[in-house]
Amino acid sequence: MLWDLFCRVIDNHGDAGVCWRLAADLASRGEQVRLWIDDSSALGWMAPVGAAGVSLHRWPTATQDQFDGSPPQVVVEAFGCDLPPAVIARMAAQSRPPVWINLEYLSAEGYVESSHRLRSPQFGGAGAGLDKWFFYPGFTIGTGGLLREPGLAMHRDRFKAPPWLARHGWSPLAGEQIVTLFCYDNPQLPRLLGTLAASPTLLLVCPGPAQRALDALPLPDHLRRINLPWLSQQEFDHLLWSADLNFVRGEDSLVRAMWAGSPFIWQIYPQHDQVHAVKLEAFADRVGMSIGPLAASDAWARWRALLSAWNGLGPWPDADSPLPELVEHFRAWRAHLLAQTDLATQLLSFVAEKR
Ligand code: TRH
Repeated sequence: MLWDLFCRVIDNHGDAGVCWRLAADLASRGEQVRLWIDDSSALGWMAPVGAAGVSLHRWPTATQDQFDGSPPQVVVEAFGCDLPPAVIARMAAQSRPPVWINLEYLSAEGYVESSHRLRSPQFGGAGAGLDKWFFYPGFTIGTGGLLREPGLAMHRDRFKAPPWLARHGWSPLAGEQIVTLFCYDNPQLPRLLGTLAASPTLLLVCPGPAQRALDALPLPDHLRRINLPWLSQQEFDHLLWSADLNFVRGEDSLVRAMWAGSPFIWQIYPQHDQVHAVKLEAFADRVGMSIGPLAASDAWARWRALLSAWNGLGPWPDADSPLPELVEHFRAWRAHLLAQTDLATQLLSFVAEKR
């Protein structure tokens, strides 16, 4: 099928990151995808070699000549990005209109299951008479699942971290643990450095706020830092697979840290009205519910305390990093998620059903 996937970059890199991953995933399964994006600059480093079956297009303007070519069978509006009226009018004019899907943000909150697959009939405007469908990614079988391209688990299992790290010049010294850091501005950073320095640590720091903040902070003993360049999405995966602990943020790097199967701490995208606190709690509860008796361990309680503290939602814990005891917990969480159907597979069945 031909898919038109629309993406507006609001801020940061998650909008483009999620859309690119979805486009490439669908294309790897034989679909044709046109990705319409208002700012494709980040794709230069995320996806430098592109992907067979995915073509990139500038966001269509109101009077659109650009929006010619074959009519799509599926239109995905990522994160409620508001399609231009010309695009909607064209959908309405198709003798068999495309399946129109609004792909939502990822959340573990309860409303996701009840809102997933809901129909939104369009009563007015250029799309009057069309249906738009809500599609929610998520962590339970009642949701649209998570992006997980075919072969991911196999690639992850076969990956050998030491040669990959050596090739980049990022090998740890004997006895060092590897911690990656991808975060927003975070006033807790000095405290984190103190916690990490309890054991010898190589901190691999992603571009952005983390590097800027660390430039101005003294590094405690036992901590070594290397600033990384922007990596392609594939190399970013390799980075996460190479580490003992990953600090991730937003949406897409969180999912990739979960597939890495190593302990991680998530910095949630902060919102002014504090709704992110509820969202973070729902996520931590969901993981806890899925890992059975492991959630009753002291290490798990310390992980939750560190997660809250890193997000500025709780006091900084005095205890040591719970890292060494958490590997089993995150393997169990990944196993739980691997048993669910991935997002692209679910989208394909949904479209087949609606067509
Ligand atoms: O950049 P983000 O903070 O994006 C956020 C979230 O999506 C958030 O939910 C949304 O509301 C906001 O944007 C607008 O974090 P995220 O989602 O992890 O996206 C980063 C992308 O960048 C992801 O696809 C991974 C990719 N990446 C690389 O490919 N190479 C790199 O070196 C790094 C650090 C990231």
